[in-house]
Amino acid sequence: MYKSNYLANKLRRSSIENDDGVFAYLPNGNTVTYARLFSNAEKMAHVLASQGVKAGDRVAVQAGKSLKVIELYLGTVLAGGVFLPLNTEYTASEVDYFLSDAKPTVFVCDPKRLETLIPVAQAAKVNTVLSIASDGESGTLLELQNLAPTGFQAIERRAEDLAAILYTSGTTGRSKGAMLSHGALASNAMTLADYWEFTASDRLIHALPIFHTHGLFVAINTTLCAGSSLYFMAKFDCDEIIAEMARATVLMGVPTFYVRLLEHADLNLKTVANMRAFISGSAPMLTETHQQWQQKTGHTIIERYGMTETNMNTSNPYHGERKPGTVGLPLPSVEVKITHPDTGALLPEGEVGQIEVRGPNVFSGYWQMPEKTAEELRPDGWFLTGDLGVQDSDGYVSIVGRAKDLIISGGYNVYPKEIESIIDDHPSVLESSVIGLPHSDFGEAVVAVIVLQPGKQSTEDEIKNFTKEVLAKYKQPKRVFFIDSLPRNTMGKIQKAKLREAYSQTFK
Ligand code: MCA
Ligand code: AMP
Repeated sequence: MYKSNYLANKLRRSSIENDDGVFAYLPNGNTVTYARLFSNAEKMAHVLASQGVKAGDRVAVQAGKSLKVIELYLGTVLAGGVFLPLNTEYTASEVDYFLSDAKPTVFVCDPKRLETLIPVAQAAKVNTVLSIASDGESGTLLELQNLAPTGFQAIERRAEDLAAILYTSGTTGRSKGAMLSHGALASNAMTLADYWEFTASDRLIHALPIFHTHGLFVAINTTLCAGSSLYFMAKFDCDEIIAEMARATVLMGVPTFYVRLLEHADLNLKTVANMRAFISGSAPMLTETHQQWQQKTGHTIIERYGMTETNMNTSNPYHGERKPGTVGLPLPSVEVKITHPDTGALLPEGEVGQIEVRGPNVFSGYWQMPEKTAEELRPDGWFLTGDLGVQDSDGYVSIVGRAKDLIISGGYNVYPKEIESIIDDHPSVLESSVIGLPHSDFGEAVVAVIVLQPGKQSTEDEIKNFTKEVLAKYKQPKRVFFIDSLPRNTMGKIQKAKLREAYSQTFK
């Protein structure tokens, strides 16, 4: 089945013999079988092909979470296209950048945003704009899908051909499109399905967004690879997850999920009796959260580590010791080494350095950014993660910091430079520094520290409103502070550590 299409073939292999098996359980009690999922994906592929999508063409989507978006993802792969999901929070100016940079053949958005986004798409020379409503029930793409035939002949794609581009912000402030090949996605999904022992009997609680690596590739590709099922939630909700645990077997989430679930009165040994694994990643989990989870549920959370550019690199084992505070061992076929951040020299065991990774999971480079690619991806395949870590004598990796200036808020990455450049455009602002401060719910929260132009005035609300128009909500500062001057070292570099220290009690 789909033999000529590398990724589609791997994603369909397990379910083809079990076509009536359930892919998704929906909160309204309905189910969607594998046969239905893939016949709908084939219809999507027909629509895309009829709209001119050819091998290597991008299909961008900014639409609410629904199974229709998964059908669109699979349809894009079948049609030989390159899937480009966008955070539903992105503002029109953020979307403008992605469309202008990636030049998709088709852009799909929510019908409610057509009026705003059609001009944006037109300016970026995207000819076809279609829609899917967030309930997955209406929209112009779905009207076309209903009329399309099934039985699409999958377009030939090899392991090295692109299947997706996911944008990840950069330290310079400009987002970079990580190009992910059929081979990279397929290899990671198969590795994870195997490592975490997914089978057709599993039911994964899916409460993550599906525009990022975690919710789309780690959760969905792994499920597809194993022919398992999903309980497909529109969004994260503690009550719903607790109730579903009676029927489900696995939960995947960011640390905020676990922090919030721990506050739920009904989380106990009985509620989790049917569950076999709790997996966490995207952001560091506090040892305290690990311990509380163990006490309340008897389960040790499996913490793993990945990136948009690499999918998953390491994981605590399914069998064997899971060490809280570590992100576990390199996954099968993934190599990890710790090197000196300045020289790239290999460091002895136990020393902190930059984590480098190599393997079939690693991306193919940044979309149309050969220089950026060369800076981070060595010719021999090693990728410089920008994370600082250490490996113990058993090979377990711990992430101890970041060489890159990055804030992770509730599992979403925020690069301070992007926020600083926007705040600096405010007429009253001389300069700004954006930092991440400890936050009990989101792990870290975005905070701006601002120096005003001489004689100018502003307020916290004014700055917040100014960022609202251009930045997705999770990037907007939760607090704004004004200061006479920013602390600098002798080289003139802003000492963010000093700022973090000065404001460390903000959310306590
Ligand atoms: C919501 N808000 C946030 C965040 N989420 N602010 C900062 N950071 C966030 N992550 C805002 C809301 O807009 C709202 O603002 C206020 O905070 C409270 O929102 P709340 O209703 O509590 O939030 P929620 O809707 O329940 O969302 C929280 C969430 C969500 C469920 C944790 O952020 C989430 O799904 N995060 C997962 C992100 C993810 O999938 N990351 C994986 C990236 P106001 O009150 O002003 O309206 S992939 C990755 O990192 C790699 C590859 C990896 O290793 O996985
Ligand atoms: P992104 O590129 O948005 O997918 O984010 C990747 C970054 O998230 C990594 O470079 C790490 O800094 C961070 N990350 C992912 N998983 C973990 C984890 N388990 N612990 C600490 N940081 C993590």
